[in-house]
Amino acid sequence: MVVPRPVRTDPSDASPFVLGDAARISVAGPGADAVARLLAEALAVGFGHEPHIVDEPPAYGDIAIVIAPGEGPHEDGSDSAEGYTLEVAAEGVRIGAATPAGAFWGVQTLRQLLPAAQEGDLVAVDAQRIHDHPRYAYRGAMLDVARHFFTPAEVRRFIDAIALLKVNHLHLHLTDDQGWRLHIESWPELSRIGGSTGSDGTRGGFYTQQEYRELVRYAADRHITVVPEIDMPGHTNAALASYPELNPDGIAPALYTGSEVGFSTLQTGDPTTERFVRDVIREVVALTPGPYLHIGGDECLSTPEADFVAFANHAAAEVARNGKTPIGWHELGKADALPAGTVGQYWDFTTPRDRAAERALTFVRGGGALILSPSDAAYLDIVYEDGDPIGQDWTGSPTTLARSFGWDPARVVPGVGDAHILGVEAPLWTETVATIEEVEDMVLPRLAAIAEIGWSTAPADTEPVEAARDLPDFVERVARLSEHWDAAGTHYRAVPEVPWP
Ligand code: TNX
Repeated sequence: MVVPRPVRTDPSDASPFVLGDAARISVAGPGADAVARLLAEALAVGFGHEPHIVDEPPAYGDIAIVIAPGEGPHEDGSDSAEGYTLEVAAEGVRIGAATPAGAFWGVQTLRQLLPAAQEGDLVAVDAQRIHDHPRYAYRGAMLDVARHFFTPAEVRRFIDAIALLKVNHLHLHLTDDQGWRLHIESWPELSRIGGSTGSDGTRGGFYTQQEYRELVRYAADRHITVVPEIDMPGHTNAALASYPELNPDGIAPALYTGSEVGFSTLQTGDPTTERFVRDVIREVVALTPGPYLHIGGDECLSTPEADFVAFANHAAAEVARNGKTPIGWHELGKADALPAGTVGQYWDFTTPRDRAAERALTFVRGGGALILSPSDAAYLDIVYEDGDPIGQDWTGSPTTLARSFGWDPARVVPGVGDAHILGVEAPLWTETVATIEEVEDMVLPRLAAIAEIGWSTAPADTEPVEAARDLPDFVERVARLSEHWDAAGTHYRAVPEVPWP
């Protein structure tokens, strides 16, 4: 009963594992200790105390974490960097992986298998063996901290929630018309002025570089890579309001707190703008241990097409020159000289409209890959049902849990299969989402569907595509997962498809 569904679970007739008061976590191999500490912290929540971590072979009833080459799921020929095996028996639990990331995902599976117990309850897990590894290397969630700002503590809470689902990339949408949320030393007014408001005139805020580094570190400890986005050349009113010299007439526009899109643009080709782009990219790269920097490029309705193309080529090249792989929303595929390997994030529908598929193919032809975020299935801000007080409805119909679960990444852009798909991402835009509780209410359970699509084995080629997925089995597992959300105080939406406990 795990989400995402493991690749293979073999039940066993042997006696169950019982987590006793004296259970310890036995560690072996580089990185096992750090993974064990996170497990101990998680166990303390329902269990009352943190088990001891010991650097010695397991005794009866212990949980062992073993990291060594050759551990993890190999029997199907795969050697996934994130795979693990999990064996449960009366003698103990054993998590084996070749990497700390694999062991960490194994720990998430174990957490879900353990009943969300109250202190003093008997905690037992049925004997079984799990072999597991992800379908895609990139499983992402995006948090838009530009429209509404979320504090570092709130972002950490978000990280905790996505880690349980084996989501391994956190895309932070750091800048938009309504706010600039990362302090840039060489352009300090961006955060001071541009960070001072948010959607609906909310208070705003920004991360100091130290706070941001700590967030990146907190995520990395949980095997989550932060993907920072500086959205350009559109979605830039907060920057334009902070620096008059970024504007053609030298006059800064007012700060913006509404929800329109497409009205702002950097002055492409201008030397001051070029210096701005260079400086911002340099500083963000310096804060980014991960391989990616997202440069946006969506909805540039106020940038003349030729200027957009030149700007996109230039900004992506600047990212590559700084040693990172650029990512752009699929419109960036209008560009004609992107660095080889530039990644495209597709956000049109599960059935592409207009020229979205063509734009997405630019990245594949350029030796890059796609992240799929079809807005009619994977967007976390689209309402679950008509009349929802929070969320948007521009995709034309609400996104039910069945809708989020009933698609496949390899069946969206014609001609693009798994070989050219980096993974999936579910973005949360926050024009209408103001608090971390509201964030969780929108994100869960929909993110569970996207996480499963990103991790679990590809379904059969059945037509129509939604028939390929076992919705009754999925919602049953989501129901079980909700006990863990309840225990952690995580909010979620009680959607009708799920047989909640
Ligand atoms: C479109 S999709 C946007 C965002 C909005 C979102 C609202 C995309 C790349 N851009 O600016 O917040 O719709 O759902």
